[in-house]
Amino acid sequence: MSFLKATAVSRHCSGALKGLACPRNYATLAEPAAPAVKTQTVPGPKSLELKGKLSAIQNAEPVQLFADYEKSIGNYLVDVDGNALLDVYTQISSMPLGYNHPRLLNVFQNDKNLKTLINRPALGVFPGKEWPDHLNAILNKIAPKGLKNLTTMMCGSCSNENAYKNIFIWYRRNQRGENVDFSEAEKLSCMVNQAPGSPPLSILSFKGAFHGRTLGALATTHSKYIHKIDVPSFDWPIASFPAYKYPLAENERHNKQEDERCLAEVEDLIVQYNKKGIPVAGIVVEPIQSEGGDNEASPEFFQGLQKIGKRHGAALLIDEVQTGGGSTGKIWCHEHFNLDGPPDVVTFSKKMQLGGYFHKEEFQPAQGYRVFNTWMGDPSKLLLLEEVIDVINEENLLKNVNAAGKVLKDGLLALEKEYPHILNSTRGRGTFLAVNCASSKARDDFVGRLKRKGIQTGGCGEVAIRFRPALIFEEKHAHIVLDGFRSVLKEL
Ligand code: PSZ
Repeated sequence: MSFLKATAVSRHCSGALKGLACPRNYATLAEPAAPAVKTQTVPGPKSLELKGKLSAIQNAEPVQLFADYEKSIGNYLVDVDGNALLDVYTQISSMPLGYNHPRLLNVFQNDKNLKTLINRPALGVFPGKEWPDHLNAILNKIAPKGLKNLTTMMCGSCSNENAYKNIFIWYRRNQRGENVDFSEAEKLSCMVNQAPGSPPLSILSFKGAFHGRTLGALATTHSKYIHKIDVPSFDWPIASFPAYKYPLAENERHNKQEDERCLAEVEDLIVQYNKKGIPVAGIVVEPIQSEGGDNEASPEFFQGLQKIGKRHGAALLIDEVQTGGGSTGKIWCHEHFNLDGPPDVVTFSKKMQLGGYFHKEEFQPAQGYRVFNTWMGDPSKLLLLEEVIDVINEENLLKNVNAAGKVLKDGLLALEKEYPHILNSTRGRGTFLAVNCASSKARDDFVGRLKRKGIQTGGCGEVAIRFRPALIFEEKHAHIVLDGFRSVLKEL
């Protein structure tokens, strides 16, 4: 596989021909023209053998196949059996530029960046000399408008987990008063998990939400029991999330009532929990509930939520771990919502290469060492992120996402009209799309059939098939996906 050739094209495009009609996604030049499934079943025999080997060491039940990451390229995931799958799931929505993008391969070809990769610092105490400049570059390029502070972390769960801590610290400082020191009683009681040092505060979340699996984040996750069972949790309020009917244009009244019903529930719960001595310090919400089934809500719903938060002194945390990074057609999905000022905190991970959150200045603790761990992120991942952002801009990938997403969405809408007993409720933004099947069983069967045709999708919620391609997924790939759908629909 010649990356040299691909890289040469990339320089050409992002240099002299920038913005002109040249192959937008040079990484796709080396891609197979179409998916190719060589084995009778996916996973094939080599994947199954490796699964046996892994199972002797750990529970490998969720493993779908073993990939060959040397051979995977662009939008195609190549497995150990030589199957080339068009990947519209991309490692649970976490590959911004597909596999082996030449610009990312290039990042560690120079000595300076290689040294950043191997000398991984404890960022909270010994950051490298470039660190403030790197953070500033990220803030300048992609911070949600109005948020000037940035904390890096490792993953989505620990981003939410630590963001919740920032919110509790902010809430208590507001109660205690600026510059008031901790009392002796607080210092002693927190050591044994008792009030007043460990106060009974809460984060309001939504039914169907997913915010991660660490203990605090898990208390706000409600998409599947298997994530939660046997693990102690908090008594924190959980509100209904709007359940829309589709098509949206034909169900405006119902959907508006859904918004109102859910917002009223949020406010009731906040009042109730404040009264019962577990005040709501923050609200956490996904712009599109992803694991829970790609449940979307209107800009008006999010505007209403922000108002309620402000009214009750609860911070608004928008969890962009899955929606962030461009696949909704904007870098941050909440940019679609026309909010009255920025949310208080925005968490990210996945496509951003490392976890973290942007936040308002007032959410920064006055004392050091309160939100902290050994690594607090990884400078080498930030190098990748900077490169990803440059490629998104140079290659106009958000425009690509909107164009490819439109082809895919229109195609799905046409298919659901033709096969309403099999598919319904096509929804989403950009390429961040989903369609429902008639039942869980029918969905799982559909996803399996697509895979045997070389198309890797994923399920979410009870009945949805979700699309999470990389930002280099083009219109031609959308047509391949739609052809796969049509072919499965003919089989059924
Ligand atoms: O099964 C799992 O643990 C999965 S499957 C998909 C995810 C996790 N998504 C992660 C995620 C997310 O989608 C949102 C909206 N918020 C937080 C998280 C947690 O991120 P990680 O997995 O990096 O801890």
